[in-house]
Amino acid sequence: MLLSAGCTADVPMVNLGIDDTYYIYRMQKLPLRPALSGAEYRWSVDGDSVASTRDYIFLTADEGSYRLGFDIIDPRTPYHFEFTVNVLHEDVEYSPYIARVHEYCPAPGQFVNEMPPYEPGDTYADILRKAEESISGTNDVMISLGGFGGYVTFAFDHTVINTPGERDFRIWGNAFYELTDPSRKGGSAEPGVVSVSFDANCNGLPDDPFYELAGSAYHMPETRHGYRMTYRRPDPARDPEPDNSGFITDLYYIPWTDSEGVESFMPKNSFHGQEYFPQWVDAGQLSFSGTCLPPNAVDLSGTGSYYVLYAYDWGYVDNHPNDFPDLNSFDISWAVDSLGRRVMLPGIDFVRVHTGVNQYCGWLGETSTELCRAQDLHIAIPSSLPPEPILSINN
Ligand SMILES: [Ca+2]
Ligand SMILES: [Ca+2]
Ligand SMILES: [Ca+2]
Repeated sequence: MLLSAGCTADVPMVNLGIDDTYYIYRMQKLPLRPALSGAEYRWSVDGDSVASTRDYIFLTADEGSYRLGFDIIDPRTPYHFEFTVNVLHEDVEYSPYIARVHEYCPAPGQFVNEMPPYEPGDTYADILRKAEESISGTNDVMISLGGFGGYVTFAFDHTVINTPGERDFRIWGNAFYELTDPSRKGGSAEPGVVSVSFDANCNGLPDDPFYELAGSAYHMPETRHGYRMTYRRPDPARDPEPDNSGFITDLYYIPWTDSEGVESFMPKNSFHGQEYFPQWVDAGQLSFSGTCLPPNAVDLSGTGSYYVLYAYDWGYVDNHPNDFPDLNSFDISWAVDSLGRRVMLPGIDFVRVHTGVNQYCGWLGETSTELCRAQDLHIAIPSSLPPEPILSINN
């Protein structure tokens, strides 16, 4: 039996370039690239039209035998071909959890260089490995994305299928509710915006377009799409300037500018004395862009002593406590392009989360998204594993 290794398999190029029979695993892509061309194309699966492009990627969650058809619709050289794809259960059971971290690029922040910990001499490859060790499988160690724009990109060991009408994956953060006003869901909500990508060029790398999952705040008038921030590395020779509260040790620590012409600073606070600028980065500045949600923090005390960060309704990471699975789960069908138009993806290979607010809350510091686990909701959890992580609550 010849098993195609899914995406990376060389498609034999004989005549049409498509075989009579394929064997693939479920949740793996089968790229079909016909060698012949014509005016129009039509692909079908078990008689139903599925695509009208020349190339087509077959992908399904369900094992079984599928009859595929390919037509070249052309007045001079019409062509019809039928072939079979047998979809098998994987040899080694898929993990429902994160398998790879492809990118870890936090913005500066009070937990950066600590979650995960930077050690002198660490390169980007080292910190990437630490981020992967933190959040893959059920390791459940929280990583921080720093201030606005900081991001992580991760993958599973298979393609997450976009099941119609269902949420497809879940992400765990460390949000919690405060208890003074049960009627409003707030506390520590540090919403992270999720984007997803289908590995359409089948190279295993996150170099294809990413599409934002439009959460409940996507269309709010105050939400800024395509917002950009640039943070500058602090000058190590400068004298820190504390404020009067005793909590801020350097008001003008990390200079930043944004795409709206604002120039300001990320202060340093007394609770986090390490460097906030990613120490494995050589560049003098770091830029991030993406959707920026409206500020969600309210200083209930009026004196800076009690901030409540209110949760958006749905569609963000680290926004509601982990006890609410639905509010931490995501539907690939929420994907939109850069103009806000719906994009229907058959599945996704990469998930990116970025800190979605540019906000500073006095002694609480800047708002930063944290996460520690993700799960494909369409893969059974091995019975040997605990269903929920055991987490300590900190920012
Ligand atoms: Ca779905
Ligand atoms: Ca790719
Ligand atoms: Ca958090």
